[in-house]
Amino acid sequence: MASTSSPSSSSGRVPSSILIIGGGVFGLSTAWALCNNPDFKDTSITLIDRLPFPTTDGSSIDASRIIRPDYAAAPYAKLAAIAQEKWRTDFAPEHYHQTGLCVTAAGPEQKYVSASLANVQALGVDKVEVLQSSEDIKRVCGLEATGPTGAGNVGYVNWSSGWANAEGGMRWLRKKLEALNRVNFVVGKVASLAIDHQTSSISGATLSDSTHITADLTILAAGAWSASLLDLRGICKATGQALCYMPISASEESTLSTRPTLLNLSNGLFMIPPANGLLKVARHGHGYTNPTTIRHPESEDPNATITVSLPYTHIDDPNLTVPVEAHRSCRDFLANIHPSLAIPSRPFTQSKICWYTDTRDGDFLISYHPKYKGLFVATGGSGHGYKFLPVIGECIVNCVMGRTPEDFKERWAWPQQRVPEEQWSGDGSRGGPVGMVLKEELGKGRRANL
Ligand SMILES: Cc1cc2nc3c(=O)[nH]c(=O)nc-3n(C[C@H](O)[C@H](O)[C@H](O)COP(=O)(O)OP(=O)(O)OC[C@H]3O[C@@H](n4cnc5c(N)ncnc54)[C@H](O)[C@@H]3O)c2cc1C
Ligand SMILES: *[C@@H]1O[C@H](CO)[C@@H](O)[C@H](O)[C@H]1NC(C)=O
Ligand SMILES: *[C@@H]1O[C@H](CO)[C@@H](O)[C@H](O)[C@H]1NC(C)=O
Ligand SMILES: *[C@@H]1O[C@H](CO)[C@@H](O)[C@H](O)[C@H]1NC(C)=O
Ligand SMILES: *[C@H]1O[C@H](CO)[C@@H](O)[C@H](O)[C@H]1NC(C)=O
Repeated sequence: MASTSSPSSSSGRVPSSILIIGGGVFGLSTAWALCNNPDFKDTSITLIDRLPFPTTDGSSIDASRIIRPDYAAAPYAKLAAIAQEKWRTDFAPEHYHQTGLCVTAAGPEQKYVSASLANVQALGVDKVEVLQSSEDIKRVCGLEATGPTGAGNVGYVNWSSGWANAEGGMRWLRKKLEALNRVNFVVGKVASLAIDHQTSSISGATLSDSTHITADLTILAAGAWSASLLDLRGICKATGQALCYMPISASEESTLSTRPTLLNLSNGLFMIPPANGLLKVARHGHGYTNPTTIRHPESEDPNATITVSLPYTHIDDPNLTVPVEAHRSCRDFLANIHPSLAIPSRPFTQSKICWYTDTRDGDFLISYHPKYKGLFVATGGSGHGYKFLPVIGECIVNCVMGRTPEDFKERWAWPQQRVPEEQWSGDGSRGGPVGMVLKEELGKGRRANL
């Protein structure tokens, strides 16, 4: 793979100051792991985020995230199993709900289902139930639908998977970190990395108010916004995913809250069991891009620009709702599985577009930058990073120290070449429409009320 030689670790020197850009899953758990690692006891640690915690439009803050070890790729399956054991025991267990995950598919996506199932079984088959018909799926998920939900469906339910209150888990970790009184938390927007083009090195960052933060090592963990600070064309791109929420009654909640999450890999739609009076339906899909022309983040020429997909959220437009197309998909999915919840008098009352940081194959990007000394990148969550909150920081710190876990050496390395985004193979788990541009879809109409 491309140079994984680590400017700091190769000299065996521990940085005296570290700046982490971004306080989501990747940044926050890195800060936590640094604080818990005696090698860094004399290192000053600063974590900056553009918004006060919790960042409401960050990918790590939401009602729920699925926690599952069912991966088609064995290394992630193993790491997820370790993370999940922590969720069950000592990592914010009050925010973890083990109600199972039911994965279904109706078309070519069945391949991913079978591959995941093989891995899940290889880990120990205890609580996995194979589902061979839509009747099986209805029974297991407690679907209200009486008619066919799509003939020939296959799937499985793993009763030892679950979901976590994503904001709850983040708050839990943030509180622990604040209690250590080690990390200097800064609220401010990084405008650019402090690049010295002569020496190809990064000495920290410049904020939008022109102040500088100097650091020996800068860790870029800005999620889907990372591409605004570094040229990540052909490496990472932001894709917007649609989420819709509906208030439900206490009795509906008590019926549904014990059921597994239902994820249909054929269209990417999923429903996480309701909590706190809110039901969530969303799509794990190819998503929307939001091509944006910005100043080239690495060019010495102040007039040079690049066009990259960047997040567009309710912070940019408080009136933002999901496009009509996504609203309809979420509605149809709900009508298909729980018709009584999808009647006109039961609208979605909130919606949101949440941004994945996709890589071409779904692998994270956790690596020193091949060109700039003093820069480490920890991003590329690709829509599956949340579950690793208890463990990813330790992995990142190991990579910083030049001890990338063997299984992930190739997967997390800086890619040898940039691959045009239309040629990305993806991780094989996405359903739904391909190639949508957010502003075009919004142009086709917004929901005045959801
Ligand atoms: C809709 C949706 C559903 C998902 N479902 C699941 C799931 O079921 N299971 C699962 O495991 N994972 C899931 N994921 C993926 C998971 O949530 C992400 O991989 C993870 O949260 C990414 O964390 P992050 O730290 O990279 O990004 P973020 O949480 O977005 O953090 C990046 C931070 O950087 C800050 N930042 C950006 N630019 C700047 C700047 N210029 N200056 C200062 N700060 C800046 C932002 O404010 C933000 O807080 C889902 C993601 C989405 C969007
Ligand atoms: C999953 O999606 C496919 C394709 O849209 C559909 O045929 C099938 O009925 C869906 N299954 C469930 C359980 O929703
Ligand atoms: C950038 O553009 C401005 C306005 O077009 C021009 O005046 C300036 O000379 C340009 N700078 C460089 C470095 O090309
Ligand atoms: C949001 O909607 C309100 C009320 O309709 C309107 O006054 C406002 O201009 C809108 N804001 C944006 C950013 O579009
Ligand atoms: C289901 O899969 C794996 C394999 O059984 C197992 O370790 C786990 O406890 C079960 N639940 C899951 C997958 O989390």
